[in-house]
Amino acid sequence: MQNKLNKIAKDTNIFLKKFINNQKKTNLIIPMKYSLFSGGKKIRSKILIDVGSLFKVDYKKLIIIGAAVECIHAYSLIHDDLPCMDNDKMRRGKPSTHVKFGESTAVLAGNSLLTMAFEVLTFKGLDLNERIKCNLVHKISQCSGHFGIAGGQYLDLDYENKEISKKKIIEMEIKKTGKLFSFCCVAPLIMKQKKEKEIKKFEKIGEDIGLLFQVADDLIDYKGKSSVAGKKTGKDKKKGKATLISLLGYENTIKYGENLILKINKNIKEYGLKSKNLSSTLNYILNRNR
Ligand code: GRG
Repeated sequence: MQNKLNKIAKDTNIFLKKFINNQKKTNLIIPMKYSLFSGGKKIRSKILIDVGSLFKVDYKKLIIIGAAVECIHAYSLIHDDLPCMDNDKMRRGKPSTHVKFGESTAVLAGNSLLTMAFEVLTFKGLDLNERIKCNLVHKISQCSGHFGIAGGQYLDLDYENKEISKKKIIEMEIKKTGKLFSFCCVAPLIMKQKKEKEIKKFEKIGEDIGLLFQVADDLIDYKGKSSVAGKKTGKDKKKGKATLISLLGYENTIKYGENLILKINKNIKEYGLKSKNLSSTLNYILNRNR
């Protein structure tokens, strides 16, 4: 798994470096590069490639779509770490972007990474027809805004130190984390112009994968070591975050994750042997760094 992730990370970074080097230099390039190239597992791109392999989608095109996803992901991490959000000083084992460059620069670098995702999806070198590109931009916008990441982050902050139901916690985690995974699961189907029914099915699968990822992230925060996680752990409890662990306990949350894997595997079973890569990524997600 690690070799595959390393290859995806290398290919994504090569693309993004070339893309940025072809643009005019500005003062924001350095903080943008800092947050794009300071590590990161590239797990969202792995999901894109796993789902893409079910539908024979070209690897190079998927790397470009994954690069756009990484821009939005890096933006969300910069803003997530800000003092007005989760106020985290360390990310990927390094000082957070606002600690290194100051708050206003971090906000603007984040904003520029969001718009860079749209530049990547619409750039001429991505050989897809205009309609497909427009559908990809539409979907990634929905997944990032108030229906998705931003809306989920709002709920995450709003739910601090409150008693929140399981249903609401799941809804918040799906928005905050699941929607970007959902984009990764539907992008290959959009590229292959699949029918709406199959796209909807993969939208749900993506939400479940994102929820699994968030559950695993919460488990790492609860018991993982800071040195391995690359960020401070044990924060959720201190901040009074509403997580499934706070409601179900540690062991039951692991069981919840295992049941999610069973559910996702059942939903991709019809794709036969081709779904093996995606299945092993699910196991990696739940079991990493604990
Ligand atoms: C609208 C994009 C956008 C952002 C503004 C700040 C914010 C609203 C949303 C925060 C969303 C967020 C950070 C959710 C947590 C997702 C999560 C578990 C991130 C960690 O992802 P990894 O482990 O990170 O894949 P690496 O470092 O491997 O890339």
